[in-house]
Amino acid sequence: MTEPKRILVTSALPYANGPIHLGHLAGAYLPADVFCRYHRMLGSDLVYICGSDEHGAAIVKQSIAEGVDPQSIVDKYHALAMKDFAAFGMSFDHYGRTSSEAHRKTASEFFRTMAQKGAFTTKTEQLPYDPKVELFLADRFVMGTCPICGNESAYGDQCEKCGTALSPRELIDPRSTMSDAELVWKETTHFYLPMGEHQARLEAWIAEKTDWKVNVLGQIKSWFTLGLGERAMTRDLPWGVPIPEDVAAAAGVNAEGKVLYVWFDAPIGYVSSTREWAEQLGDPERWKTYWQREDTRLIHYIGKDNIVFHTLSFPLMLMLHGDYVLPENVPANEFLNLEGQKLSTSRGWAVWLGEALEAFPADYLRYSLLRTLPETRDADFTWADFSAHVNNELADNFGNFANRTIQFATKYLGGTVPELVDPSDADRAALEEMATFPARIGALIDQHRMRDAVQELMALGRLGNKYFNDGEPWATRSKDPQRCNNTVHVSLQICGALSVLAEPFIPFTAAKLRAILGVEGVRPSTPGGQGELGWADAARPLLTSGSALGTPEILVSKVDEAAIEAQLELLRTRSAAAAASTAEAPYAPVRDTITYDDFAKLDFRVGHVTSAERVKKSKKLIRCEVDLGFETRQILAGVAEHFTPEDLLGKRVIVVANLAPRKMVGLESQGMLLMAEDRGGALHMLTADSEPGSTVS
Ligand code: B3M
Ligand code: ZN
Repeated sequence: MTEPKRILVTSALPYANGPIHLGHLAGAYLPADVFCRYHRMLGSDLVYICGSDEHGAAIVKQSIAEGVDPQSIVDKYHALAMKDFAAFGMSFDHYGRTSSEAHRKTASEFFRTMAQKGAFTTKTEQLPYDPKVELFLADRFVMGTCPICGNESAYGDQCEKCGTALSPRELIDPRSTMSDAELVWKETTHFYLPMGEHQARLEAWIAEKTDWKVNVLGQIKSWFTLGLGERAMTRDLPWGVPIPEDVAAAAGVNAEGKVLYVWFDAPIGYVSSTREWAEQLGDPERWKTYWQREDTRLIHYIGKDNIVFHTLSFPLMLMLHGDYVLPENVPANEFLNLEGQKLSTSRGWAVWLGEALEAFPADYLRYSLLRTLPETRDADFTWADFSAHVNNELADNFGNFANRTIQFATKYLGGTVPELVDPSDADRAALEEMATFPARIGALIDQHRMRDAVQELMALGRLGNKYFNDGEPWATRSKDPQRCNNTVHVSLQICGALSVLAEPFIPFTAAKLRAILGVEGVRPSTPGGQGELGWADAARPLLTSGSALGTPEILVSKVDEAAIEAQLELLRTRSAAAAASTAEAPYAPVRDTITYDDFAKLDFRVGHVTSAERVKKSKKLIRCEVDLGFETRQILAGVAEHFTPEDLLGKRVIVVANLAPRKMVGLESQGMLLMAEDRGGALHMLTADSEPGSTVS
């Protein structure tokens, strides 16, 4: 266990344009909550900050699509997020929002200071513009034909099909996704952060982070390899933090219609949310104690798609601004899949937190998600696993041990804690083993290994169950009453330890158990409040002999198959509805007519995928070895957001075998796997039951 210190924890600010879902929780929120609750019980001076990310082109696009103003969209989802997070037991000290005046002020001041220190350059360029909606188009909102693979639905930042990183200029026939207007190119000037100029400084800083997660360091190093380049820090959008006019004027830039880039202003949302927290505390300067003292431990909890912003661009902003602490760690989690598929809100393949809480207690979801966290690689949440986690572990281990112990004491020993007299070796051994758990669990939490930490909690439950069974109090009750009393006494002490150590993981159940046992005065794991019993005190017996026990109750009721089936049915109907809604979506246009001779040039073969692995430098690519019978090819497939390597391994796929090789992220792709793409954008593998090398025509 670490010594209590001043700790500032943040969780990624969720975009306020949709409900919170299980994937959010498994990435940036639940692990952070466990860490914060544990440290509050340790007595650390900890502040846990989050809030809604309310800017960005996606929210503007949604507001146009829904015909409402952005503020009403973010108001709705900001309130929903706060409600759902509270019901899930998230223990934020403050949950702010980036459309607040306090944030606009903080972000503007931050931008001004950086500008005054010469951190930015400016660049005038021709950017894609939609004259109908009168908006410059973010790369993502330009679509066209991929110059590499011919995919007509390639985005302006990347081709989903072959994974090639693109810019709108590279697309063939680029078009707006905001309207059917002809896209035009219009001149505009923006502020840029020349990150490449500071790459050496960032590399030196990252080199010190030897304890960061491998998956995080891997991504960072690939960006260093590619070169950091420059990033635009302002955008032409009608929604966001306006560029300070004095800064624009000093740079000779027309500020009209220009806002701070969402990934510039959002991380500053951590600072503005902390300032709001201090204001509400009645100590407006207190935020500086956390952000501007270098002995603060700053930890950002995020999902892996936010790594570059939290480990490179935001730290660089803090460095160039000056006076700010830099992150001690950024323990990013990988992605959570759902029932074997990528979680997708647009395809209706998601479990919304609010709905799940209507069906199950928060602690059941917390426990099962903790057991499934994607801490080192993508993980898969299934309702079958959820049922097993709750029924076979939370109920049969944790709940059952507490219940049978308390029931026995209530039924046979007067409902009080029996005296421990002349403890046996087994009694002493059990208490000594119990004493090791606060440090064992605490060490894992401090290593951001919450999956292992919650397993250690269950190990304490198993210790209790085994000790109770071996003690056979139902048998010794008549023939050796003191021995029976000793067994129940020690078992109750283990229940007491569980009631404290379970708090960061399943706080609602832990509180119930403490109430029945009469364990009082435990230091709260939520903000505020006092308590003299801390985390480490769970190493010693907390129950006093003779003290009365409360009325026993079932702490964990098993989930039934009907409730699980109802969730699966909900998924099926919702994804079918989403598919149907895309069914109204237009079919991809038929390409220009070709001659038979053109077609005859293509050589399609059956290939056997003999190996498949993610490409570290890319979110989209999977590197495959494909046996074509007459030779083996390396092929890079841009399908990582639709399939896992395991999905591809062993399949007999269809390959374009005479496509000229090309380089992607430094690797050579010697062909292309054929996939079917439906109107919802989902990919489906094309396979053939034929020997590798078979020709396909
Ligand atoms: N709003 C969440 C995301 O990319 C993004 C995080 C901001 S944290 C400063 O899903
Ligand atoms: Zn492509």
